[in-house]
Amino acid sequence: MIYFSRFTKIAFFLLICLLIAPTFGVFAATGRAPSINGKIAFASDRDGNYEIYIMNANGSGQTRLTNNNYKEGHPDWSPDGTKIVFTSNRDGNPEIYVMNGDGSGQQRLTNSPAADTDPDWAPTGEAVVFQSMRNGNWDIYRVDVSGANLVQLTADAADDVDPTWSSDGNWIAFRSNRTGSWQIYFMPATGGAAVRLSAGSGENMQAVWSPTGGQLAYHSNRDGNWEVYIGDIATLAETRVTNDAPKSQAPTWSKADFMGDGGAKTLGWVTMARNSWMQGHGIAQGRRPSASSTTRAIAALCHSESSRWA
Ligand SMILES: [Ca+2]
Ligand SMILES: [Ca+2]
Ligand SMILES: [Ca+2]
Repeated sequence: MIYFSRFTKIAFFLLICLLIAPTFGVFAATGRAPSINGKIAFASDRDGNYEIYIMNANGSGQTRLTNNNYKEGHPDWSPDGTKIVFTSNRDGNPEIYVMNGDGSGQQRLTNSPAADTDPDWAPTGEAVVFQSMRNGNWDIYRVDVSGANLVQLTADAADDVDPTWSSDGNWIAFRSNRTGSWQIYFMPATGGAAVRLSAGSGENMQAVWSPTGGQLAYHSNRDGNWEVYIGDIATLAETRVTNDAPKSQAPTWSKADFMGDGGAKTLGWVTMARNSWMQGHGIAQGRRPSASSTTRAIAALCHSESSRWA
């Protein structure tokens, strides 16, 4: 009962926020796995325009970290839980910034008249990866947290977006429409040839790395409606995890073994059915608890906010 009331609660909170966020037009809608300081960073326009906030996992202690008339979004905690990288257009167009976890020490990392957005922290903490329009289409870049050593990692004429650094630091996954539909790719973290992981002609979205870094989970509509898939970067084999009439989306891995079935194999996702949310997890067993009063309360709590774990 303890594991269900506590960690599951946290995992469900993130899952629900992930999928609800786009519905409410939230500026940033990506998720991170657990947690060194237990806090969630999120963007909200509750005070008139988008700002970065943090809160405890139960929704208490909500604190605004930015306060200006511009648009802040896409917060991501540093691996050690002390800093937050985020996007702001305070200097005239979207740039990447970093600040301390209490909002102090805000510094700009990028300086380009084009949009720079969607930062994702390296697991080693020394750099971030992000997407930029500076060459006329979206490409993936990395930059040190000091602002030095900017490197362009993709140069395809199509759009390359949603970069995410693997848990082991070796790879960067992203989504590209270079074949005419959105597909999941990965490449060495230092750049180089990208390998396409997702097959078929459907759309593939929102890739998240497994805790060990060897697999990616994402959702795809290739089979007629949105289902969750796992792709293995060594074999390029894909496994469909869900098979439902409703949409199954927004997968996220847990690092802790909260279902008692071997942490790294535990994956959560959200299935939308009628007007309620159901959550699934535990790939190994395929278990799927129905929505509980706890998860409904959490859904009400997270409301229109997107979030990222510390
Ligand atoms: Ca603002
Ligand atoms: Ca810029
Ligand atoms: Ca490109």
